[in-house]
Amino acid sequence: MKDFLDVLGIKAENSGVFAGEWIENPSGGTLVSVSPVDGKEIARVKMAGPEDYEKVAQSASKAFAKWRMTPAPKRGEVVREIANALREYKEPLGKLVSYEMGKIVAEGEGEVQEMIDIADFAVGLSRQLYGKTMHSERPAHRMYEQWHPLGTVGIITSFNFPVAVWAWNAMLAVVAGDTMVWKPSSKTPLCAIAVHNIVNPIMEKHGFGGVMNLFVGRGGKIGETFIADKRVPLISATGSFRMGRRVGEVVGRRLGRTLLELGGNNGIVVTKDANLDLVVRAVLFGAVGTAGQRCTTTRRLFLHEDVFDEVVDRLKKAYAQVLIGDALDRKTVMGPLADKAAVEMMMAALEKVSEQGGEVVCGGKRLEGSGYESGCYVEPTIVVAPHDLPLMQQETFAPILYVVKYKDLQDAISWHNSVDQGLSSAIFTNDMISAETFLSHRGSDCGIANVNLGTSGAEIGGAFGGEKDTGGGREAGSDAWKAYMRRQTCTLNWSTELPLAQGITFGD
Ligand code: UN1
Repeated sequence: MKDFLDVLGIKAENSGVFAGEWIENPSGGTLVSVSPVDGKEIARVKMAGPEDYEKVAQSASKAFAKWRMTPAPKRGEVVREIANALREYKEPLGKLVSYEMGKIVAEGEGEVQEMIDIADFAVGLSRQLYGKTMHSERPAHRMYEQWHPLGTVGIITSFNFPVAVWAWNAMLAVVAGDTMVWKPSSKTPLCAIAVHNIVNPIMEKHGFGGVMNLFVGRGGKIGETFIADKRVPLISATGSFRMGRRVGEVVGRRLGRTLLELGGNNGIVVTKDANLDLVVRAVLFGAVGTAGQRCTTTRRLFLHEDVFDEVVDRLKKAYAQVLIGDALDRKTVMGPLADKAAVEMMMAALEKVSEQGGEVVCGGKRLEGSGYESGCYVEPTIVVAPHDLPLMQQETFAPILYVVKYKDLQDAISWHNSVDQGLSSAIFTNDMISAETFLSHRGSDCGIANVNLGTSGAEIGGAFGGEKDTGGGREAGSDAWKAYMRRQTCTLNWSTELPLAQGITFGD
């Protein structure tokens, strides 16, 4: 029935280590991947032990020497083939994402589309890794900057976007001339193995088998070796604040580079003149989509008092229509959470709502019985909250939406900015002054700020990331590629004199 597993080369037992080739018997123990959709074992993965990690790191270092000599537009041609292969495997890979992680299949396929989009972007980029030229203050001197490959990029990804976020990093790293080592979430190892089964035949065909490497392993042990490894000049990590801080500390100690994309606590502000039809649709997608497990998920909604009752009412009606169940069934709107621990975390948060002065007005329960045997299903939940509800400070990775009433836009913006995270934000308004205020330096303090669209579902063309505890990194589009390269400033003297800068005369 799950024929997409065969198509993607997933066996009952798989190696979780690719070091230019699949390592047959890695020594780090066995991981069982269980689907949150039906609670069944999907397959087993053998994880990396220390000597397997060493092979992976060596494979990436060795391939770098050759890969960086390949001209960037040629590297882009390889990426074009990868984009084509991803188009071919969009449906089965989308289904695997859905089955292993729990998001609905339309979102699983959307994630693969995001991989295709960034690959297409990277193909164009491979001819546009531009440096600047400057006018030198010295006569007959030329000054310019150029961008060189950086080396091996370490990519740590989270379960919630098990394939797209790797592609954001990997496609840019490939055209930048870097090699890479990927450590996927232990909750979604099969997605990573399937991706490698798709991309590596292409890399191998061109003689570049060691450019993209992979190891599945436990963060606490082998992950520590990875982030401390000086052979990896950049660690790009997506996940929790706790994980990101650890990565920042360890990599910072060796003065390596990090690119961190950590938690969000994203809010939407709705003014009294907003188009409420758009608001309801955007909030539904933002708060219920991916069962509230995107880092861009809408977690806080600030409603002007004039529209508060109407919006809450309409949202309650919309929530009641949400079909919760089998993520692979195309009629389903919300699948399960990633595992039972996530359900426990959601329930623990909801238990505190009333003691902190909030009220659950919709949903709030776990789902049991037929179709929900995995124990990972919950109702999407709306909580009416005072603006200073302590729970709202934390990112609970679940479909809980906190709704707050406001009178004055400045209050709404300052409450909106009063959390530690700073990823995505939005305002719904038809008033130009409100929109511009929200986008101004006195407005949203997030890396992403939208008008009349929700907080989630960003396109790859923009730089993606956020401020404060979100980590400050920028991935995907715009000039995010610069993080994956090293800049060199070059000055060339084509005269027969040796003038010094700043007009200094020295020993003349
Ligand atoms: C994430 O949740 O880590 O903007 C990434 C979005 C998606 C990416 C989310 N394009 O919601």
